Amino acid sequence: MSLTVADHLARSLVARGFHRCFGYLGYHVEPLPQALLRIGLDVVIAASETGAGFMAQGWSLASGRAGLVFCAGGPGLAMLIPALQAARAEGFPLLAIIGQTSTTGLPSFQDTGALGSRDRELLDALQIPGLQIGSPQELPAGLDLVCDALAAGRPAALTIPADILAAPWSAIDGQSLLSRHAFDWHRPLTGWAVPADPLSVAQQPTGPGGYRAVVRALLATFPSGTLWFGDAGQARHAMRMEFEGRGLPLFDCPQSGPMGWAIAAAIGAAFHDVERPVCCFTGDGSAQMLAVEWVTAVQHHLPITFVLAVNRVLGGPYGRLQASGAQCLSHLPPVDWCGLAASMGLPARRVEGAQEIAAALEALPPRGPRLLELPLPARDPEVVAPYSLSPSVS
Ligand SMILES: Cc1ncc(C[n+]2csc(CCOP(=O)(O)OP(=O)(O)O)c2C)c(N)n1
Repeated sequence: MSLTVADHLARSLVARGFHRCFGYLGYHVEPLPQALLRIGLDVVIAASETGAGFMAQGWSLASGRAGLVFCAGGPGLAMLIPALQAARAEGFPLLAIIGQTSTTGLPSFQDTGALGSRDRELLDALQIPGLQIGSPQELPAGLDLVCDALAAGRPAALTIPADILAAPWSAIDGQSLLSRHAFDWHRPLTGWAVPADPLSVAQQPTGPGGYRAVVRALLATFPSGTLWFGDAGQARHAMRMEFEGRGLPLFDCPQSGPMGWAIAAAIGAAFHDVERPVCCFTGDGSAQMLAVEWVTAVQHHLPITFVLAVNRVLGGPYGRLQASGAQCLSHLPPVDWCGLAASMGLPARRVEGAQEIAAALEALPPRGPRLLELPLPARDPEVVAPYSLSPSVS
């Protein structure tokens, strides 16, 4: 079989140090994942482009290497935007390769109208550097450009038409694509060790029924070396408070905090080292957004414990809307989370409080994936959002 431009792009990505990629399928990008598989790169198909992008970030955080995600343009890129926005806000090195409508304009399916999807303009508006590839000869320069952005801790994107990806590779250009040496992406395992704060309220004693008691119980139960992920809302805030001064890395998105990020990022991180336990603490609002990715953890037998705080509200809005009488807007519908987990093959257990966590984990399969669900307060007075402690926020 003769090699295609996608094959040479895949080889070049491996030569530049990419090990694993996450993505979602769609006509315009499909030559690429086929080529990535042919060259032996690990390809993970998530449940959505958003999940794939967050997984690539989690993998990047755990491995210290740049993340790689692919998808089709138009609706595919639209679903990837949450990950690109988080990568830009947090400084995650994430390379997105986005398949485009063929240079012939055909088929026009999924190209969103007469003017096309205009994906590059969208990426420019998001301040994601990169190049719209118009011919195979532009690929080496495009790769140099995006790799420089990644090395500076920024996300970057290449948009490539489907017919260019699928075109035969001309031998004349074969070397130029591979020529640049691999980047040394590797940085030590990071995460954000939460510094000790002399004004902190975190050291005050806590009651048994809140989010912080849950975090304490988890810290007491999981071995050292566990990778910790905290999702938007009180779960993340409680983790920040309890991790303060412990020197343990906590993976979260302190700038942008997209709901559901931790679920998919924990999955991505688990791919890096399948022997290392991963624990992800999430609220039920965040789970409504991305719990569907639990199925990816099941599919790949990943060692993740998902801990789900069910308070049946969006905690922040619930607190803020109280005075206006619009609190009902923040209410969440009842969900049989253990039933949902069971439908995906995810072993699950519901406990009533932090004191039952250790025993419940004993009763679940030891390695994961597994789910622990527990009820928590709508607004926990012991949990203070980090930005609420900042003097610049009134
Ligand atoms: C995608 C997205 N939409 C909205 C927000 C704003 N937001 C931050 S936390 C939050 C509520 C999260 O609810 P839940 O996961 O149930 O946790 P809880 O606040 O109840 O602890 C909202 C709406 C966000 N961070 N991300």
